[in-house]
Amino acid sequence: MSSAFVSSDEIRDRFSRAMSAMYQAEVPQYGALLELVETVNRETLDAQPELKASLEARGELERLNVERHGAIRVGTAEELSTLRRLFAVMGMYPVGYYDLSEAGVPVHSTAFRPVSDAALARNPFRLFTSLLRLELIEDPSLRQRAAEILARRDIFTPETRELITCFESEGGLTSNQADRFVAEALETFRWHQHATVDRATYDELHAAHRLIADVVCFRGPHINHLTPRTLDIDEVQRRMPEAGMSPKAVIEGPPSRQCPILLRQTSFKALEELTRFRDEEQGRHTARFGEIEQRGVALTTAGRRLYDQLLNEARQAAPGTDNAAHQAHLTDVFTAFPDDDVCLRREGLAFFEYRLAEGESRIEGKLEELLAAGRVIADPITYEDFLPVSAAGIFQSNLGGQSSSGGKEGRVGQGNANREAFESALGAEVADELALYAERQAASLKALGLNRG
Ligand code: OOG
Ligand code: NI
Repeated sequence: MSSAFVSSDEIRDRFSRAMSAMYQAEVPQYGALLELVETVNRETLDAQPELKASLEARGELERLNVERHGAIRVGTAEELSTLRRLFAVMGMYPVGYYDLSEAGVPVHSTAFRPVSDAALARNPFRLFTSLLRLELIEDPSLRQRAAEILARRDIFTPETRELITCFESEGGLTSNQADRFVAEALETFRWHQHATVDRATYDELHAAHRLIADVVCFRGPHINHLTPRTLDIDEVQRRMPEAGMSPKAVIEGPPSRQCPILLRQTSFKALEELTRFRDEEQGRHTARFGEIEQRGVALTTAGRRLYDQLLNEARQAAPGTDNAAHQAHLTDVFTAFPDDDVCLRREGLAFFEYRLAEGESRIEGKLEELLAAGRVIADPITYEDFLPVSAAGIFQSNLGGQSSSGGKEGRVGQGNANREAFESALGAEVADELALYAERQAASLKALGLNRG
């Protein structure tokens, strides 16, 4: 009786709200951050009616208040592949492969997220999920110990496992089952004050890389941040200190622009938290933080190439850790990136979705002419994914404040990207994010009976 099932979108919506409530209770500063973001978003919408109209037309105004992403880190293939099944219950699928090892972070990652337009519009909740690369621990006996510790834990409650299997065999969950699933699944992401190891083991793993200690020494992959979407990240960053948060030095990603591209991110620093080791009650661990993001248009392969090239160029001559100087320098370098929608579209740098203007029903003719006549409208497609260089910056700023250029963590090697190994651990391929945007663009043209050009 499939009619008795609630949709995966509904389960995801319930889960993301429950996760947010849990994180607010665990990390009160996150609640303060949500309030700050809401205030700045309201002020921005009041000051920029065109932005408001455009978000409204694209169905993004409604999702703004529920929109957030989170991040977790796991240690084994079994954990990762079970997470894949768990997220599928909520209509979240692995998209993109991110190699962070190049930046000295011994993980590779994907983002579990909804993919269809309707699902994204309902609630675009995403989880950036990293798998620890134990093979990058250089000391073989430490590597072995870490693997043994991980093999002893089960990060899922028995009922979570049952409900996943039930979803898979029955094709859905009833509303009651969905509520139980949300409550049980949440247990996986909860913070545990008790470490599973003694102090010496923690210290040794921590010395190899802080991230390894964070993944290996606890009962589960505590959610390490949640990130609301802001419409003005510079303003939120500016106001963070007066709201009692200590922001990361610089905003990651592209500079502020007329037409925002990709993703800009910043965070407040991880908190030191009381941690009880097996043989010591008064330990400390820093893991959890808060982050904000501002999203812009998704870039095509050509646009992304230009972004990567300019970002690299900017990083060659980076002025250091003063955000104002950093942003001015980025703005300077990014003058080479066209900053109006028409250019971005005509030069094939960004993805757009096409719709009929109000009052239009049947159209014929060439796309460019219809656009020029205002009969068809091209809306930028929002970037729904992540950026590896920015992600490395976020990781690093919460691992003790070193720059992303390496630092003192010397006991892990720098591996090469290994997407096949990641997908084999995951038990599935990750979707290609560029293909998803291209499909969305093509589908919108097809719906209008038009082809590109
Ligand atoms: C994930 C850091 C990356 C982002 O938004 O790019 C990230 C982590 O620290 O586990 O969340
Ligand atoms: Ni994040």
